[in-house]
Amino acid sequence: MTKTELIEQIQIKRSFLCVGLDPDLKKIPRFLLKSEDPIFEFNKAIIDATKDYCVAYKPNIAFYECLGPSGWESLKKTFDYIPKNIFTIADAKRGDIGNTSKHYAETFFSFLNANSITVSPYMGEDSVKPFLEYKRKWVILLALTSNKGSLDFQFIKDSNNQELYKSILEKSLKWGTDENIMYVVGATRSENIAEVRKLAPKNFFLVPGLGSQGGSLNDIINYGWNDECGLLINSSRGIIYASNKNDFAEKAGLIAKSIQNRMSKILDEKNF
Ligand code: OMP
Repeated sequence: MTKTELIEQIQIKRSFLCVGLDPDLKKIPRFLLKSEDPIFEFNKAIIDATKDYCVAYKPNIAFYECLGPSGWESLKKTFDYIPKNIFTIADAKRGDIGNTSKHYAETFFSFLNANSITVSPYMGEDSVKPFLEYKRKWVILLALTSNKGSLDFQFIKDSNNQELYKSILEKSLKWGTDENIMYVVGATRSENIAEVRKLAPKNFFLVPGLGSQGGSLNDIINYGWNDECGLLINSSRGIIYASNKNDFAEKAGLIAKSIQNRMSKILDEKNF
């Protein structure tokens, strides 16, 4: 999917919501455990209930890989089931020496046919390049993460008094364009989103941390909005576990709808 196509979907659906598909056998409704593929049945119901309110889905690979071969089967079925007008993010946080990254890229872009993958920038340019060689596909580089541990390294200052996350941004912006690189910027670091926006004025940001981790929609907009919207805001647990009873999909749909409602008002206010 191209940037123009993604923006078109945001304008049509009046939403920039990304629904995180992080299914956990211990949390999904018990009645689903009787089905042949509980993870896929859960995702299918969540997708059916939320697809009109979001422009992206982000399955986090950890929740599938931990189940072995059957988890990969559920993951593949989930990617195949997501409507083609919805942007897909394989949240895999990969990145390795070039020859290995090439194989990661093949897995996520060819086998799963994901539109994008989250990548760790730690190993540098040659670890990211193989992902950027695919047309109409995206790399979503970790810039500033939402967790407490982000303070361990991401804010370390170099000899020019610049934080590591800023150096990562400055350097990696040259590896691709705003048509194939997005950045992960955690919702919990709202005041720093503005810093990232200054350095990357045109790139889309994937912003996780809304809902369960306490991020605020208004803050994200205030600090991260650009004139193309430039934001995909993710919520996983806050939507998919709105209920663990028979009405789980309906409740997930209601939460997604209420976030979409707020986003639609913001898009109207911004004349977007
Ligand atoms: P919830 O907290 O349940 O909404 O889930 C957040 C999702 O975003 C999980 O899949 C996380 O692994 C992911 N995530 C973060 O929470 N923080 C980050 O800094 C980066 C990610 C990510 O790359 O998506």
